Amino acid sequence: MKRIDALKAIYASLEERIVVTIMGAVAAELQSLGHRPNFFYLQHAMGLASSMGLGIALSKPERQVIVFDGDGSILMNLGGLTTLARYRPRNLLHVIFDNESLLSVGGFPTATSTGSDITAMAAAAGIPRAVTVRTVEDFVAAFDEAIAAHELTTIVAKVDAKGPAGFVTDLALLENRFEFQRWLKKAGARTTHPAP
Ligand SMILES: Cc1ncc(C[n+]2csc(CCOP(=O)(O)OP(=O)(O)O)c2C)c(N)n1
Repeated sequence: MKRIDALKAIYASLEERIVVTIMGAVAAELQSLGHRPNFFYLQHAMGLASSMGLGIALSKPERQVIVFDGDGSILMNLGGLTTLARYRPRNLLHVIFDNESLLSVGGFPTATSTGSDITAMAAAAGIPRAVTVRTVEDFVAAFDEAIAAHELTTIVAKVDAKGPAGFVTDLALLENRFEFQRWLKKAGARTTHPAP
């Protein structure tokens, strides 16, 4: 599966949801499909997209939060899985695109290329729903099921170690930060995914 195809397949459903991504290839690919003010691309702070997503999910329980992470990034913040599991926000969907590589900095292999299983680690950390998918069809099904289940979910999507030619876009970090903050403030009043 190509990550861009997985992103394309669920892009339409991101419209009213809060989206946080890691930097590099994932951010560039999502932006290539069309930037929205509810998308935040966490630059530099490698590993912390899921932690940022956790904070937002806890402070906006009425909104679905989606984090697009990478294997290299989550491997730098495995303790974050235990914190996610401890707080268990029902409105957080954690997607980890596992290309077994640090693609954005040259493609060095990560530990998932030698057998480390992030889905098993997420489940062992206490994440209530954790699945691995290998096709776009399975990814879309897992994505929709996670949102319908309204339960903290980790989806590990095994993808090819391929991405865009360049990872730098013309959207500056500060511009994205202020735009996203304004959107979050406005979004506070709306309720599209009420807690049960
Ligand atoms: C603390 C820190 N270390 C290293 C980097 C450099 N860096 C930026 S992206 C990246 C690779 C991310 O790998 P992964 O999460 O697997 O995503 P991929 O690039 O494969 O899509 C690295 C090492 C950084 N930004 N911050």
